[in-house]
Amino acid sequence: RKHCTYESRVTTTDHPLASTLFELMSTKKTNLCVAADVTTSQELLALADKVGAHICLLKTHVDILQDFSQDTIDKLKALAEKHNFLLFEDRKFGDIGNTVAQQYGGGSHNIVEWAHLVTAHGLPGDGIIKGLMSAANGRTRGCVLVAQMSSEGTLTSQEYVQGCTKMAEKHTYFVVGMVSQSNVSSDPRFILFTPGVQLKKAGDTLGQQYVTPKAAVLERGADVIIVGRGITQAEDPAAAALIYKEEGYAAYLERIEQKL
Ligand code: UP6
Repeated sequence: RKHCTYESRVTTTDHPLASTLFELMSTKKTNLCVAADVTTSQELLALADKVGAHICLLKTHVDILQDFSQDTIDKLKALAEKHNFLLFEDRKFGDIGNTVAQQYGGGSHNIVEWAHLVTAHGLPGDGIIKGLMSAANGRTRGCVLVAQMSSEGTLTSQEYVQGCTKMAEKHTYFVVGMVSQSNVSSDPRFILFTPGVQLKKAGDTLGQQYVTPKAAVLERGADVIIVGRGITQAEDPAAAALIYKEEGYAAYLERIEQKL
């Protein structure tokens, strides 16, 4: 996986959304996902428009929005079309299949209707994947399993990580990859998404720990780097996104050049 180009991986995955993502990553020359952790729809849409040209994915936490509405989603979808990126709701589902099916397929956010990808914990066992799939009901949707976390004191043991990877391998038609902090799989079908990326800070006061885009890609095996405050709190988010995009992609180019 580490040394495969994104372009070559378009055809080696079992998932249409993974193919779409690899394709747009190689066309737009970006492995950057912006974590849009803002509290109003206006900020979310303004940010998406500013950074859209530089990203492959926009990661949301829509439950942070004070004014979430269908209008927000309609506009977000239009921006995703305009700039050619996918929508990634970081819901981190963590319940039994029957419950997540309801949380994903309805409720106040109707996530299945608009998010191409969602995150889920492997903790409950693979009923969570079956539950999400039942709510997806044939739509082209995918899930990313949270195998490891960036935060201090995270409880994910080696055994837990292996359990998540096995679960992903069993459900490659729905699971596109893992949220990780290391090379949790060498299978090129899986996309590894790595949060906790910043150029200026080492962490925050609430347990977040950062590495640089280069370290994420070259040392931790990230295929996609997830950057939140490094971009959202920059004076010029578009300029910051461009820097992270260039750093992340340069590290990827360096990685595929490396011989085994
Ligand atoms: N995130 C992490 N670490 C994880 C999993 N997810 O930070 O292990 C998410 C957070 C946040 C983003 O929910 O949306 O990635 C990181 O934001 P930051 O760059 O502002 O710290």
